[in-house]
Amino acid sequence: DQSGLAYSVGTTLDRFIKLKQSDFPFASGELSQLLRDIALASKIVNRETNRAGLSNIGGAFGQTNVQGEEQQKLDVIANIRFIRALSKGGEVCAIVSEEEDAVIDLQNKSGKYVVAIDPLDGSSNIDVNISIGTIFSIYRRKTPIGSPIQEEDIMQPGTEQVASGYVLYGSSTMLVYTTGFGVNGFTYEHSLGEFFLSHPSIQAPKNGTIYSINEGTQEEWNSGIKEYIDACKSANFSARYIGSLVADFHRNLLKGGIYLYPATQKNPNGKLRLMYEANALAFIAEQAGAIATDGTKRILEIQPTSLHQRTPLFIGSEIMVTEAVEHLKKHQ
Ligand code: AHM
Ligand code: MG
Repeated sequence: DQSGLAYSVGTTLDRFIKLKQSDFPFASGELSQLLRDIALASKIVNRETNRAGLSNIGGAFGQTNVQGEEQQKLDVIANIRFIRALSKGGEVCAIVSEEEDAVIDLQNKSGKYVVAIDPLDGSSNIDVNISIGTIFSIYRRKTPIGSPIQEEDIMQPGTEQVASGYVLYGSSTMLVYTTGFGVNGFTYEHSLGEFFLSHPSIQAPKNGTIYSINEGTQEEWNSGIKEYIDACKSANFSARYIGSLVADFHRNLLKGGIYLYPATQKNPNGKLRLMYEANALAFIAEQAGAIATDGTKRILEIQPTSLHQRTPLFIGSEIMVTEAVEHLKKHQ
C-alpha cells in the first residue's frame, strides 16, 4: 500500500478509491469507476430500503411512478438498480445475478469486467425491517475485450476475483470491500449522501465466541456439525443468527465468530450460492485473516460449473472454522 498516509478515518469513499488506485500501477481507473457505480446503486437501494414499509402506499412520497417500480418487491427493484448502474457505467461486459436465470451479456465492446451479484440478500427479512445486504464479486474477463463473452469469462473460481464486497443495510448502512489489499469499511452518512471510511484495515479476531447457524435444521445435520455445535454450547458460546448472510457475516467478522450453512436434507449442497454469495465473502474473510471453506476445500478454489450452484459454507474466525472442519473430518 503506497498511499497509507494519504487517507484516514473520515475519508470519503470516492477519495479513498482514487487514492488506492496506486495499488494497481497499470490500472486505467475502470475498476475504480466500477466500484463507484456500485456505491451509487447501493445508495439508491438504501433509499428504497429505508422506506420499504411505505413503498406500497401509493403516492406517499409525492413522486411520480418511475416505470411502476415503487409497486415492485424490493429485491426486484435492487436488481433493476444494480443492473442499470453496471450497464450504464461501461466497464462491465457481463453480469451474473441471483435474480436472473441466465448471464446478462451487456454486448459492451469495451467492458473488461464481469460482475456476479446478489442485489438484495436476506429476502425473508425484507418485509420485517431486519438488516439485509447486497453482495458482489468482480472478475476480469479472460477472453479479449470486444470478442463475444465465453464460458471461461464467467465460470471463474473465487481466487480470480479482483474485488469483492458487500453493502449492509442495517442500523447503519455500510459498504465493505477488498481489492486484495486488505479490507476497508465505509459508513453511509445520509444527510451528506456519502460513504466515509469508518473501519480501516479490518482484521478478523482469530478466535471468537459466537456461532451462527439455523438450528431449526439440526435434525438434518451430519454428526460432525452436531458435534461441533454441541462443543460451542458446552463452551457457553453465544448463538446469533439473523438469517441475513451479510449481517451475520459482518458481525462475526468484527466480533469473532463462525457462520455455518451446512448441507441439509432439503439442501444437500448447502443453500448459499457460490458465485454471488460465498466467493465474495470468502475473499473478504481471507483478506481480513479469517477462513472460508465448504468443509473440505477453500471456497475460493472451487471451480464453478453452473451459475447458481450452491455450496456448504463455513466462514469466520480462523480457530473456530478450523475446529469445525476437524469435527467434520472425523465423521467422514
Ligand atoms: P436468499 O438469497 O433467498 O435471501 O437466501 C439467502 C439467505 C442468507 O442471507 C441467509 O444466511 C440464509 O439464506 C438463511 O437461510 P435459512 O432461512 O435457511 O436459515
Ligand atoms: Mg441471496
